[in-house]
Amino acid sequence: MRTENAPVVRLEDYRPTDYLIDTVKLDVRLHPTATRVTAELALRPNPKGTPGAALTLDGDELRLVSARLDGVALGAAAYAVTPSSLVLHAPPQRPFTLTLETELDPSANTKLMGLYRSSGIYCTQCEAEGFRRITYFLDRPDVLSVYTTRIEADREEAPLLLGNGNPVERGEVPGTGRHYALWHDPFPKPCYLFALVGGRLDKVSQTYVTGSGRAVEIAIHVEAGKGERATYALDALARSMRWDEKVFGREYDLDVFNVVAVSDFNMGAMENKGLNIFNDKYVLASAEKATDADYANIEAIIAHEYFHNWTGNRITCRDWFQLCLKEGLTVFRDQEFSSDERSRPVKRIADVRTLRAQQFAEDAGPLAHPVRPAQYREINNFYTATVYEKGAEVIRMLKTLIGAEAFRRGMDLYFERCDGTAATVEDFIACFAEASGRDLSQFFTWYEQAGTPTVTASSHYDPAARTYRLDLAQRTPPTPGQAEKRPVVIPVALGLVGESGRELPLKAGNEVPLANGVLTLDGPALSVTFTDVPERPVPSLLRGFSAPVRLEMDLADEDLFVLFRHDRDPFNQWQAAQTVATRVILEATRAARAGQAISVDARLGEALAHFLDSRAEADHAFAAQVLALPTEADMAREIGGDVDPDAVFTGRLAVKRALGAALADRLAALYGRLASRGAYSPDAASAGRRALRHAALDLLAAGDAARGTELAVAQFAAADNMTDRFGALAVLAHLPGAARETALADFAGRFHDDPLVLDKWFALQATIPEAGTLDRVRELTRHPAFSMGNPNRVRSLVGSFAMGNATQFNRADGAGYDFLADVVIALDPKNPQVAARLLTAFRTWRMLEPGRRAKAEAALKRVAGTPGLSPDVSDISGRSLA
Ligand code: 0A1
Ligand code: ZN
Repeated sequence: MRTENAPVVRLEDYRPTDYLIDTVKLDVRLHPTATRVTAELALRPNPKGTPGAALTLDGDELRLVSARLDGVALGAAAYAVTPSSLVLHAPPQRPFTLTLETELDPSANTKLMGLYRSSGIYCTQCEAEGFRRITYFLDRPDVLSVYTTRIEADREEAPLLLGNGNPVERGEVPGTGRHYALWHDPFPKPCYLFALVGGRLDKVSQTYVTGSGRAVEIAIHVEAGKGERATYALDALARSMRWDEKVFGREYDLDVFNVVAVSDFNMGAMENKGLNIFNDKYVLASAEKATDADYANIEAIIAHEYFHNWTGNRITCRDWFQLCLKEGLTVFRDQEFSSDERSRPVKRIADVRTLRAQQFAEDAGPLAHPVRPAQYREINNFYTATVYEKGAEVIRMLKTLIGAEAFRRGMDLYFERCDGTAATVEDFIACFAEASGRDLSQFFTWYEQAGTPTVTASSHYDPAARTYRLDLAQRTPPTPGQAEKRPVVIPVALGLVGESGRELPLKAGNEVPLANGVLTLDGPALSVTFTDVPERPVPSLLRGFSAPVRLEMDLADEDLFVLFRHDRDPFNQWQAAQTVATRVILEATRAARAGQAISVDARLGEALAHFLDSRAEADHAFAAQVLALPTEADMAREIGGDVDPDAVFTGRLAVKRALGAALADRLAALYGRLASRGAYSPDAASAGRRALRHAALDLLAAGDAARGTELAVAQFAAADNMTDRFGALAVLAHLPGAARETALADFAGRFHDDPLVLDKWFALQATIPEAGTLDRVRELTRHPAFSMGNPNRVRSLVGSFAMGNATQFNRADGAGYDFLADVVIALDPKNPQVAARLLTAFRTWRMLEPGRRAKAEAALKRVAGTPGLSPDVSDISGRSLA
């Protein structure tokens, strides 16, 4: 087993392999504890490698049974086996075949990397470096091979056998009770895209006909008895396929596309060629058991994995430093898909909320790294919000800067030029430079530089000259290993809004280029003077959140109210309301910290009242976003240092209560008006109505606990779908008392046999902002439905506590930190990936006030000092403390 002090891997040290593997023939004989894998590798020296070099294949927790070269058993002197490799000292300098037989134990594989068993189903996870746990291999993404896989298993145990590519043949192994299936994948691929599945599964399927008329059998396989719950995912898959044809001109390329849902999975899902494997949380949905948010996630993740077929699989990454090449681009693609299928402005707001909550938080702390990191110790720790979400923002900016048409030409060029290769971010950007005729060398800084830039803006209106000067400046704070920062290319989409709400003309008077309402800030500062401005404008900057930056501008509250009411950009309407709410909560937090009485500026309530009266009905989902106040974590980031989470909580709650009281009648009326009608449907409009209704109830309950409890209890009892039921329970969770405990018990009773639903119940209890919560969480770790071995359970209970309960995780006595440290230390030997991810809950520890900071540091040091840590946890604890 690998333990701490993994060496640093550096981008600058990349060199091609000395050998290539053209084809791989695998024969996998599945057995619960002793699976035999025979790998026949067709190797040859790489013309780009070092002639005569030894061949070092990666391996991990494998038992080598036999090794043959061109059919002849290898002598003991010809090779060496270490815990992490098989070295062939002097390979032939011509094409040759290496046949390796290994044995492994899928049942003992608690890391859920390589081949493992989940609820009796054999499945694999090879990204990033899991294939080496199946056979010895050049386990890196620039080795592309054509795979043929024979899978054999007991017919009773595993009637279904799936592999990558197309099915070729299946049959019995006479007299053994065993059968086999043969799969062939004609597309060369890196081994991280290898997959197989064996088990007893139900399926839903349909025929999908591609734009060019090819019939593809698309199927989703789930645990027995759960087929009904996979129909939404199947439909989302068909819609994703159609969308990729229409929007990116990309068709599917095999005869079958299989998705398998398993209940033990380290991440969300995996894009293995033709055989996606999913965490069942992102496949299974029914009105009774899944919320609107679950449906939206399923749609997005099904799309994401499908879109990888072109961005990730047909074109893969040269090395793991290029991870954003497939992930940032594919997130961008799934965001666009969801925007087209649902509401674009609401999707944008939701994505920016996630970006700020996850990526801005990461970028502001010790784990900050560039979208394309230059070094790593453990690649599993780089599946981050920066690589994924900021990576998507960079693509979005590229599109904004060069325009939609040049962007599409660039994408077409990329697909054409790089198909079948393992590419780099440079290869990708070159396509857009060529397609647009633009020099994108400075744009590249977005990939290389960590940290969230701050854009400051100030302005001056000259009524006599009718000119308006806007001064912009940028600076990026230092991040670990990067003290000095260069200016980045920031597209600033903007408009000028008159006091009465009209959009004012946008004419840049000086030489500053302004294209389609977008200014480009690419130096440290930029000054632009607009001419013929008929009245004092309110600037609406970063429309649609045109760049992943923090904007600092001292707009008067009254100006923000103008934007909230009138901006034609819905994102900036929402942002204006959030900015005012942030100011009000900041003031309340300051008062709470100083032990003073909290008074809440009434104008926010008045603006929201006007909004509810005039516009809430026009777009329910948007209105729900407007009513949702900035979170405690948002406020902590805003404060930036010396944070007292209790003061933030108290300040925020006071504001929420004041708004709930001020808007009570309107909220109650809205709540009544939006009551569910007819059968549940997960479509965006219906989901929006429910979201607004719950936002109304949530605020109402803050202002009047008794009334809130009464309404929530009634909604909980009457609900015919999970969104309404769980929405009511979530409101009750913040209202201490018997009603809450009764509802929690009722919920557990109703869904006692459904782990995914109980995950919601675990998560909700873990986020109750009360002193008793840590004890409750400890108690729940002993609940029969809880298991440290299942990543979903651990994330629901422990992850939600650490990442979603600011006051209780950050208890002043440090008990929250100690609890997390204990869990991480206990889990690390079993599942280092999940343990390491939990530990990232400390990523903002330096922002805390000194007392908590010291306690967090002590807990982190205790983790770091634990002997025998995995490279995963050792990397996170080390960087967090650096
Ligand atoms: N490529 C997947 C994410 C993923 C990464 C690592 C994994 O290992 C456990 C699993 C999945 C995606 O972007 O969806
Ligand atoms: Zn992905």
